[in-house]
Parts: sequence; structure tokens; C-alpha cells
Amino acid sequence: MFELLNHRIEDIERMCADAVPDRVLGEVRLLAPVDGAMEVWAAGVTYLRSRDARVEESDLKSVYELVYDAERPELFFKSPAWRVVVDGEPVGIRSDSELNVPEPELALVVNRFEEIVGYLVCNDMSSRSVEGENPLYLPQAKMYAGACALSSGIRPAWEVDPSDLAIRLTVTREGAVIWDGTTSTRQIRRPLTELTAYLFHSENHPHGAVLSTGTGLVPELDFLLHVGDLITVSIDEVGELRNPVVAGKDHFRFLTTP
Ligand code: DO4
Ligand code: MG
Repeated sequence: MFELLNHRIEDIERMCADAVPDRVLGEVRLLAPVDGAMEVWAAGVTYLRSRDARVEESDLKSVYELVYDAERPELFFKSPAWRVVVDGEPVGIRSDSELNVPEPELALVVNRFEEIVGYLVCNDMSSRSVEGENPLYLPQAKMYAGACALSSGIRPAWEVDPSDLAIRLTVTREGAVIWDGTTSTRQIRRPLTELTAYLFHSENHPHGAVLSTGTGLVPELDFLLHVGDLITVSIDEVGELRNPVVAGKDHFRFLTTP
């Protein structure tokens, strides 16, 4: 993957057009679309719903109101490539967290030249109770075993207009839907290129990067994920991600390290 992101978008488009598939999709297991020194980053509080939900859960409300309106967006490191899980694999909740939610997000695949070359579905799993206690706990609320899921297939940027894509989140428990909501990328407060510009502002990403663009769907405060729940995130024209929920790091012990 990172070798592809070493190229300009017009070269990638040509390489994709010329590529001759040597295997049928159904016959292979798709891996995470990140490798090498690629990192996954995420933006936060880019939708009004995310701002309001965090104001509600937090003891320190104003940081979220301030960052929603600020010139500089909130960006945080989410995952190295090797920790990412894909469609069908479990996502995690922290064993020391009571209030956990999925965050369904459009993610951008960015080449080393800061060009958006494709789109993915991301689930930015989060502990609301850990973050709500103190925003300085954000790295623990956001980075733990099984916290970052990405869809495997990249939708090329030249095939999709990302300005008004429906994003849908469904949580199923014992076969019944217990939470369901839809938003649109139209609701995002910042241009996508503003987010990528900040990601590359004072850092190089020589293997490219994935940047998730924030959530516009946050369940109500009384919603708790349970072990065994099935989370489905789908984004029109981009893809779908389905992951069962597990708790604790042991389920991820056998992820392949770099
Ligand atoms: O401010 C904390 C994280 C926000 C976030 O992940 C989001 O809005 O999607
Ligand atoms: Mg998020």
C-alpha cells in the first residue's frame, strides 16, 4: 500500500486503470489498507453532534466548544498500521471503561504529497467515560486494543464526490437493532483539505497516511455497548464495516506486529 502512496494521484489512477487482477475478490482475505510506516490519524469535533455530545459528557465543556470554532482543528494520532482491524474482525472496548461507543467516520487515504487519493470507512471506537472524566485522557479513550477499524477496499478519490455521502451506524444485539442513525458528510464543518493540510503542516508522512474525519453520530449518554454487539458502519459509495464487540486486550494478542 505505502508503495502506491509514493505516487501522485494521476499516476495512481493510471496504475489502477492498467492493473490486471490476478485473483477474484471472493477468493482472498483482504487485509487492512495500511502498512509500512503509515499511520492512522483522526480529526475530532468536526460535526455539531460531536461537539454537543462531548459538552454533555464532559466536566470541562468549553474545550469542545472552542475547538469546534477554532481555526486549528483537533487532530490526534489513532493507530499505527499494524494495530488496525478490518471488516469482520472484532473491535474492542476497554476493560476499565463503562461507557463505550462506535464512531462511524469517513476516512481519507492521503499520499505522501498530501493528495486525497481514496476513501475508507472508519470506526473510531471511543471510551466516553474515560474522555469525559478529563480531556487529557483522550489518548487512553481513543488508543487501546481493537480501537481502530478500517474497511479493506479503498474507493478511489476520482470516482467519488465526498461532499454529501450518507453515513449510517447500526448496532445489533442478539439479532435486534438497538441503535440506528444516519448523518451526511454535508454536516462536516471543515473542508477535507483543511484537515489534510494540518496533518501535513509540520510533519512528513513518507508512506502516506489515513485521516479519519470525525463523527456526526453519537448515541445518547444512556447507550452502552455490550460485548457481543455487532456494529455496522456504512458509507454510501465507499463501503461497509461490520465488527463484533469484545472486551480486553487478549483478543488482539495475535495481531501481526511489524
Ligand atoms: O474530542 C475528542 C474526539 C472527538 C472525535 O473523535 C470525533 O469527533 O469524532
Ligand atoms: Mg472520532
